[in-house]
This record gives sequence, structure tokens and C-alpha cells, in this order.
Amino acid sequence: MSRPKLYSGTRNASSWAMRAWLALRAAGVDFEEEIVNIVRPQRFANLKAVGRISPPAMVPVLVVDGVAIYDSLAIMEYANDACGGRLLPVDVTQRAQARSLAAWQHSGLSNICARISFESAFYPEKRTLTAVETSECERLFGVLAKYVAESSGPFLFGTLSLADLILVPTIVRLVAHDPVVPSRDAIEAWTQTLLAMADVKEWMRDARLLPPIWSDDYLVPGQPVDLRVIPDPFDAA
Ligand SMILES: N[C@@H](CCC(=O)N[C@@H](CS)C(=O)NCC(=O)O)C(=O)O
Repeated sequence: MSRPKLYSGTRNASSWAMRAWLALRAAGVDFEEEIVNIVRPQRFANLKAVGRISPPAMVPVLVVDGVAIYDSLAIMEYANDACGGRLLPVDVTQRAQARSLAAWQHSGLSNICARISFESAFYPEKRTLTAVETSECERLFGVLAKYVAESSGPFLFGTLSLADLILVPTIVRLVAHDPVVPSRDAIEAWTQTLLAMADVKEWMRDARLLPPIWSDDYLVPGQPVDLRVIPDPFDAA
């Protein structure tokens, strides 16, 4: 059996690849990696090439014994299977809850802060969140706070699960904008635990070395541009 190969994406752009990569690392899967450059204009030719091994022509893709697993959540589930299921809670109801959270994230997280892309987490200056973004952020943090309180931490369901891992890029991009919301304190210990994970730090270290990728969607039409430098939790890492 050859080592599985992960086709991942540019470190400061591919939040979906990050999720799959984190789950494979957490599961202890020994895999090789090819980082596909998904920055324009190379993106188009590179993803076309990915299309030769994967129907959606997107990253991430994990090739195991010649078979392509071509979706981040499917790769995360594969990682969980590969380590005997320890990346989901043992309890059936909790497992379903963890899967609900993972599915919510995977299906777009109700567009919470849609303009706050993963790329934006690496901008040297960030804009202030809008009132709607702030309230959407609180809605998410409030949900997460409940899980943390019920499990007593350190992770959403006690031990590390796919639910924590799939949320890492979202937490990175939101926290990078320093949201001032009531539930932030309640998830602070969980947030710091996530950000202190060696694999998260490794991905983020590489991502921060790359030139930021500007998205025109970042600025909100009609809202004055107010950019500010926010202390980066990875500065000290
Ligand atoms: N549902 C897919 C989404 C993957 C995805 O959108 N990947 C981006 C890079 S992070 C991509 O390859 N996009 C190419 C495109 O949109 O054509 C998954 O979870 O793996």
C-alpha cells in the first residue's frame, strides 16, 4: 500500500484543504502532500489538471491506493475511520451533534461573515466588522459556547473532534478581526487551545509567509474604509 497523497491548496487561501490536512494530521495518517497553487492566474490551469484525477476539479483531494476522495468532509471522515473513529465522540447523540456542526460549516455556515474570507485573516490591516457581521459572529460563538460549557472543554465535545477541526479556519478569520461580542470570553479558552495546536501553528506559519491575496469583496460598498492593525495571536508563536 503506497502513502496516501493529498493535493492541498495555497496555505493562505485554501481553508478547505486546511481542514482536510488538519484531520489527516490529527489522525496520524502518513501522507504525502502536493500544494496546488490556487492563486490567479495559475489557479485555472492547476485546477484543470486536478480535474484529471477528481470530478469536481477542486482541492483538497486525497488519493488512496489510486482512488480519489475529493471533498474535504469526506477526507475528514476518512481520517476519522483511519484512526479507529477517535475524531468523533463515542456517544451516538454527541457524534450526531459533532456531525451537525461539521455539516453546518461544510454547507456554508449560513453565510456567517461571508465577506470575511480566509484570505482576509492574513491582511496586514483589517476592517471593522459591520453590525450584521458582529451579530452573526455572536450567533455562532453563542452556539459554540454552549458546547464548550456542556463538555467542560478543552474541545467542543471534550476530546478533539472533526467539529473542532472543521471550524479552525473560521475561528482564525473571525478572531483575526477581533470581534467584540458577549460570547467571546466563553469560547476564549477553546479558541486558544485550537490556535495553540502544533499542526494549526505549522499551517499558519507557512500561510503568513505568503503575499496576502486581496479580495475585492472584503470592503463593504457604502461603508467608509477604516483599516487597523490588530495584534496577531500567531506573532508570538
Ligand atoms: N466542497 C469542497 C469545496 C472545495 C473548494 O471550494 N476548494 C477550493 C479551494 S479552497 C477550490 O478548489 N475551488 C476551485 C473552484 O471553485 O473552481 C470541499 O469541501 O472540498
